[in-house]
Order: sequence, then structure tokens, then C-alpha cells
Amino acid sequence: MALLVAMAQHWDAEPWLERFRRLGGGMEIVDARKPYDAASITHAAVWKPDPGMLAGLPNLRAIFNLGAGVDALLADRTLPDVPLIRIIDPDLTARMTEWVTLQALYHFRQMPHYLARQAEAVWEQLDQPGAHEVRVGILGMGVLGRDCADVLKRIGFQVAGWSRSGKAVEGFEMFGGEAGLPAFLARTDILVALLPLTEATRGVLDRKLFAGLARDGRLPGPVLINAGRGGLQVEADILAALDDGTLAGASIDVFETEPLPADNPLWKHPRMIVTPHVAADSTPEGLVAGIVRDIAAFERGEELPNRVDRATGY
Ligand code: NDP
Ligand code: OXD
Repeated sequence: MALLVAMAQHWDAEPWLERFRRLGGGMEIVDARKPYDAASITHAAVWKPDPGMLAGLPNLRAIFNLGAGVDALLADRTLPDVPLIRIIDPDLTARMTEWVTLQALYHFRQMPHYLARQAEAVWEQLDQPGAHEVRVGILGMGVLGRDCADVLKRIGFQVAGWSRSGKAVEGFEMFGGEAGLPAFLARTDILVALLPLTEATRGVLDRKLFAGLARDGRLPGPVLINAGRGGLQVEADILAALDDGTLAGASIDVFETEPLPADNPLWKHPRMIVTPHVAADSTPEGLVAGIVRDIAAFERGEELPNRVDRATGY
């Protein structure tokens, strides 16, 4: 068996290679940046490899994506038709929950207002609702959405979820599909998007959706938090919604174009938090041991829970 490790140039491949070599249990680990025998490769661990690269591996048995989202891989029309496995990892999940909770609390506790007042040395106290009076809605109740939901509920928020299937998630009111969206939005003050980017979800975060959010909440207005993918959002609509009050604030980690160009007005909007796609980093320390275990289980013929369904795109 030989595992090809291939990743986008902005990732440092060395710590990944080092850890795969250390934990790989004798599996040959191949660095995609150096010449290699394509016919020897049986598995690939990748993050945004060059399109077409994997098509050149005639004996490839499975692809292991080094992140949770597989949209970039599936955009490669030449991607070989072998099982595609994504990350489900407690470390990555915990990181996402930290980021989402931080953003939810930042808006809920009205920090944009207090930071602006601090800059002017103005002591101005706002009415502060309790968390139990504020409704959080999570678009995408998968691995990441569910964990965020648990923590936000523990803080006291009223949390509900929206998913494709609308299947029951214990402890949460769930809404499903397009039919369930209006009612879900109408009860949501803080909207958290943790959807995968697929044909069905592209552009879902638009003006029409923002206009459907609750207007009767205890916050000054609805808030958008997106850590799913930039392709979920229409960025001009976010700016317009912030300007006309349809949205009171937004925290965005992912963008249509990354890095976000320096002249993009999203950087400068006073009610907008921009982070550079860092909500939940993949790290070799967090992920490699699990991928090695997944490869072994795959080779034993076990069903992996994190296998991507190419029909739905996630
Ligand atoms: P999962 O596959 O576990 O969950 C996806 C959820 O989205 C499911 O609840 C699914 O519904 C729902 N969903 C999918 N399509 C639709 C649709 N058309 N309409 C309604 N709901 C839909 O994914 P994860 O939770 O692991 O990850 C979610 C995304 O987070 C990733 O795809 C990635 O893009 C992003 N991400 C971002 C990171 C960052 O640093 N910013 C880091 C890691 C991930 P159902 O339950 O019915 O299947
Ligand atoms: C991921 C990401 O999908 O980092 O894991 O965006």
C-alpha cells in the first residue's frame, strides 16, 4: 500500500508527511511534490490537490479528504470514481464549536456597540436580554451543526435546526427542506450556516432568506454567522442587508473568493466580523491518527460513516 499526500500550496505539507510516516504503520508515504510512481499509489490523503492529479493514479482505491468539506474535490470533473472519505474528527468539531459560540456570544452581548463606545470613552448601557430569550437557528445539523447546537443550548439559547431531511435530532426542534425553511427562519434571531456547498445550497444565503428572519426578537435585528462555505452566500446581498437593517450584524469565515480581496467592502463594514477561513483548521496532530485508522478499516472492508455520497455532494 502507498499513500500519496497531496495538498494545496498554502498548506505546509511537511508536518503532515512527518506524522503520516510516524503513525502510518509501515505504509509507504509518498510526497506529491516529488517525482513518484503513479501506478504504486493505492490511497490518497488530499486537500485541494491540483485538478486532474488524482485521475492519473490507475490503482487508486480510495481518497481521504483532509477536511470536512469536499466541494473543491467534487468540482474536479476528472475525480476518479473511488470511495471518497471526509474528515469527522473531535478536534476539528471542537474548533468549529469554539468559533461559532464566540461569534454568537459576540453579537448577543452587543460587542460591536460596546467596542465602538469604548473607542469614544462613552459609558452607555444597553438593554441585555437573557440567552433564553434569543433564538438560534442552525442551517445544517450535521456533525458540526449538532455539536454547536449542544453548546449553544447549554448556554441557554433556544436552538433549532434545519437540514435536508429534517430528521429528528434529540433535544432540538427540527425543520426540513425548502418547505420547512420559512418557519425555521421566522423563529430565528441568530442564524448559523454550517451547510456543505452543493448544487442545492449554492447562494442560499441571499436577500430573500435574510428577509425571512425573525423581526420580533430581543436583539436589535437578526444576525448571520457563516462558517460553511463562501459559495453559500451572496456577498452583495449581505452588504445591502447590513446597510438597510435587514441584518443587524454578521460574522463570516468563508468567502466566494479566498483570500478575500483587500478592496472588498466586507472587510470594512462596522457590523461585520471577517475571519480568514480559520474557524476549524485541520491539523496533523488532530487528524492523521484517525485517517490511518480509517484506511485500515476501509481495507478490512468496513463501512465508514464518513463516506461521501456523490449524489448529494456531501
Ligand atoms: P455534514 O455532512 O455532517 O452535515 C451537513 C448538514 O447539512 C446535514 O445536516 C445535511 O442535512 C445538511 N444539508 C446538506 N444539504 C442540504 C440542503 N440542500 N438543504 C438543507 N440542509 C442540507 O457536514 P459537517 O457538519 O461535517 O460540515 C459542514 C460544512 O462545514 C462542510 O461541508 C464545510 O463546508 C464546512 N467547514 C468549514 C470549516 C471552516 O474552517 N470554515 C471547517 C470544516 C468544515 P441531512 O442531515 O438531512 O443530511
Ligand atoms: C474543511 C475546511 O472543510 O477547513 O474542513 O474548510
